Amino acid sequence: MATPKDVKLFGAATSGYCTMVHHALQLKGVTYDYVEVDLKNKSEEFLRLHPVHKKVPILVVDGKPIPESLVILQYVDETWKEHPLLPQDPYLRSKVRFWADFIYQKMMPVAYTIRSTEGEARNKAVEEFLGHLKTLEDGINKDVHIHGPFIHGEEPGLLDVIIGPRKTGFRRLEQMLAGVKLFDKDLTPVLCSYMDAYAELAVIKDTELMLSQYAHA
Ligand SMILES: N[C@@H](CCC(=O)N[C@@H](CS)C(=O)NCC(=O)O)C(=O)O
Repeated sequence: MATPKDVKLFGAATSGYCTMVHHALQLKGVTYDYVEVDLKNKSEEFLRLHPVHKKVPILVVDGKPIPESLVILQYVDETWKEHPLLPQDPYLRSKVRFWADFIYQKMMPVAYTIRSTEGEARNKAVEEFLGHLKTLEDGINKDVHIHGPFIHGEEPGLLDVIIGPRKTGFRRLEQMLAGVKLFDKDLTPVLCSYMDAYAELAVIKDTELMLSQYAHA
């Protein structure tokens, strides 16, 4: 397959789903253009690219649109071979995909419930989320982590790209939840140490810089 020539990311500066795609592209050293989408007033061009869910991120490679962040991350890994995000071993790959799916299916909806509810419903969602965090910490330590500062070891991989950037989001949620800690070194010491290692990567600052011109970011 020829190396793609024209790569465009349609995203929103406030979207954590888009952040992961920025990071994956930058870790791979891919040069891409960025198009900020106004989610309150979606353009015809954007709606033509993704008529099904009408959501960012969408990666457009040589004119071909690819929607859904997790699908995009895997497409990026299969297309640009440098800095692999998934392990070579098929069994280990299955484990990484399992925990990525756990985050998307189990954790992201609960994080949304925390943000969008109050009172008892929110307290219940926080309890559930903390339980999932512990399950995730135990699971990735047993199934994936070998040695090194990142979940994938010496270099950040798919799970790092998904979990690493959450530190900022956790801090924001904590401000809404007076007194509750989500980034908690007592509850999930190893997850916190992965996120701390990820926070040192240049992709964090480079993405922030790229998005800083969008005032609402
Ligand atoms: N499952 C999707 C979720 C993407 C998503 O929820 N994107 C939000 C921004 S964070 C969006 O585009 N919302 C616009 C809308 O729902 O109209 C993915 O992983 O890409």
